[in-house]
Amino acid sequence: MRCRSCRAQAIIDLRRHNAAFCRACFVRHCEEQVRRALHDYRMIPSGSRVLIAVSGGKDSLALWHILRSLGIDADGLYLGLGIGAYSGASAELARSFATAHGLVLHEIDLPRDVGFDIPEGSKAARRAPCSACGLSKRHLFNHAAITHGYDVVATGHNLDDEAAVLLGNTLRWDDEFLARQYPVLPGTEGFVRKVKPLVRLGEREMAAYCVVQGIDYIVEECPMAAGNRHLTYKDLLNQLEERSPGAKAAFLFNFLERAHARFADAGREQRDSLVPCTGCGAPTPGEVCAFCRLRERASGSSVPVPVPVTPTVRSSPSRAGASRAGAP
Ligand code: Q46
Ligand code: ZN
Repeated sequence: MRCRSCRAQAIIDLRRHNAAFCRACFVRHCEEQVRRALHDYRMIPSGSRVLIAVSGGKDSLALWHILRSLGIDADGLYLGLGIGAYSGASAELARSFATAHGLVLHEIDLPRDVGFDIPEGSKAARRAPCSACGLSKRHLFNHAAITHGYDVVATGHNLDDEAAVLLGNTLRWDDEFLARQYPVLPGTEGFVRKVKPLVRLGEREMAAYCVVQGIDYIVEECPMAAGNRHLTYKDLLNQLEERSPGAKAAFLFNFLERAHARFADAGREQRDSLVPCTGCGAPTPGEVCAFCRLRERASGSSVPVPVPVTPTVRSSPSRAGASRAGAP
């Protein structure tokens, strides 16, 4: 198997691209896919302060690494979910990566700073763990970015994640979710801009990127993942991809290019109806936002406390918190 670009010995075969790559050309391929996503969707305006949602997994660490290679400075935020040894190990990997590369990593610890953890809190609130977890992540990353002056939150959602979410949204024909399913969501009142620069890269490519770049990431599956519907959708799409390479990318990108705009009205209507939450001030369709309701049930406290964001790893006092993106 020879590299498509330089004919050296290939290390990975990407059936979707009908191509194999050697180590150096594969790294360039990953960087090029991210560069294209940043450019095509105008993800990061020049001069933006970027915050990466870092989980200690392959996607977020690879994203941080690739953005640096492309000359884009970004700080990280790790959210401790209180999921036993899994959270402890993920936090260590996120911290080690930040230390090794001289990067700024902020931390919020859900049990310490917000008063509940995902396993117990989701039970108390009678929500599925992944639903409580996703809601907490969305709320706290947005809150931290706004509080600390970041312009953009970048997440490590990859092509497989996005295709699985799209499958779920189309099975339910959920207008509002389909309207929000896009690699860039512009910032609006109370919401920071959100981008997904890995949208053109699959799960296998991200794992391979980490291996070839020597990035240590948490390999174990989250113990709360059992029963997560997205894993079923991923599985189904993988079976389809096996028989028809490129099916996953075609499904997602044809939606983004040809169908997404049809759902724009549903997204606008939903945004226009939002009012500030009486607990925390975040935009919400009701009186109290879903996160404040979750926190009240999960922690038993109805008093909203300001959530601290702790910078745990700093490259240098002068650079920390001051990184700004150049033009991609
Ligand atoms: S961390 Fe959270 Fe995932 Fe664990 S509880 Fe579910 S959503 S599976 S990405
Ligand atoms: Zn609220």
